Amino acid sequence: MTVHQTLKNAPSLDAFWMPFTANRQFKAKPRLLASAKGMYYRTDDGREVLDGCAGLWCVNAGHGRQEIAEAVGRQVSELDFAPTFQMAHPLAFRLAERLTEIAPKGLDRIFFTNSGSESVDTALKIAFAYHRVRGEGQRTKLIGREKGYHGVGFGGISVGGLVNNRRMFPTLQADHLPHTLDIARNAFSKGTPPHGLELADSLEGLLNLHGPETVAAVIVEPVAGSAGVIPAPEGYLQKLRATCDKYGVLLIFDEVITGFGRLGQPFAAQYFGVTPDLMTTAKGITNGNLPMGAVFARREIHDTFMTGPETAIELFHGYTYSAHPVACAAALATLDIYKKEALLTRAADLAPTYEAAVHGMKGLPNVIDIRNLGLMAAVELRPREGAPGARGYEAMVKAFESGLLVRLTGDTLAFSPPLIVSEAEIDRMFSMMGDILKGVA
Ligand code: PXG
Repeated sequence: MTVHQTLKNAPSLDAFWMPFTANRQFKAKPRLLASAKGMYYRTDDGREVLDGCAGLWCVNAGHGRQEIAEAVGRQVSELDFAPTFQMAHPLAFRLAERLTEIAPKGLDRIFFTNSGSESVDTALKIAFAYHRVRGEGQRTKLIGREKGYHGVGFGGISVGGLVNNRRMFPTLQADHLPHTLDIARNAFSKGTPPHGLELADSLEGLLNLHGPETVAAVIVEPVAGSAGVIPAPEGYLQKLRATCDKYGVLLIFDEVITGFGRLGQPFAAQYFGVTPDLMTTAKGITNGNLPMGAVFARREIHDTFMTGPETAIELFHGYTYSAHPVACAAALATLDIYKKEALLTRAADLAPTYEAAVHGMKGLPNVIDIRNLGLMAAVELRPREGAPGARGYEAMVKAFESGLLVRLTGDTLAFSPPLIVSEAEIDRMFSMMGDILKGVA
């Protein structure tokens, strides 16, 4: 009997087919979150859990923000839904305009989606269509990167580079840059790793292999998130930018995780000083409170579509819920909080404390690497002989049981707290984690 099953009126766990979860393992011993406020979740049995990963890298302003709750409530009463196909509502335009105020310079045309996966597929479709409109319809190939995660749409898994996400499914024509995780040379380096710039040279090789005139776009996460926090090496993104420019290939940054302040600038593009042609976002846009995503496009890309007859639909793409009014209201309230509390740059102030705290776990049992940038960090554990993932899973479960929520991929623990985190909470997170690791054989 689990705690959950002893609760009165507890629903059966059978019907919900859980995403990216070992369903049977979970349902045998569920972990249920019942409420949340600020930096903390509360479990169904009343325990407080420090949120070490902003939900799923999305609750950047912390939980239970009254301003967002009120904006959402008001919006449902005032205008619950309005179509944005050949019709619209004012909040859609207001939000797009507000987003351009924090966007990397030049990326000031916004296409709304409802998730990171939809943002990625939208950006890839814009890239294909852009080339086609310009008379380069032969650009039908894509380049992603090993270990990349770009959501679960068919476009996203095609450019993605995580083996398990691809192997069951047919994909589009895509090739992959080598990943930049190099524990042998970069272990325990702080911030952007010193080695790996030469890996960006493989882009030229891949383009030549396929014929550069056949490639539509290159997509990378500036810091790979799901694969376990792998920051781009020093100078790497600049090099990708230069190569894309040389061959007329679009560069897409997937900022679903790095967007909205995670690195101490509104977007990683600004942090690294490299401007992509398209940028995909989601998660933090509404503080994770409602599903929403947005693709930021360079104005010239947008304008290229605005050349045919004025009565013609320029891009045959969009979702029923593109710029959903309630999501727009949530996003506007979120942007107000980010501005008022200067949260989009707060990670820059906290980064040194965060870096020191996470690297304080160096030397603990089985810790083979620690990586960090902004308010992202990962601790990589040596896999158990013949049981990859088991040590990480045990550490994650023990953390949860002792009151700390962390993310796990394989044997890598990832940390990305809400941007409201205090220095004391940062210390608490990593001292708790350190104590747990001492007890995981
Ligand atoms: N791109 C990136 C870079 C992401 O991190 C997506 C696209 C897809 O977003 P949606 O909203 O469709 O899930 C993501 C999502 C984790 C984890 O901790 C990461 C994500 C989602 C779930 C878990 O590894 N990122």
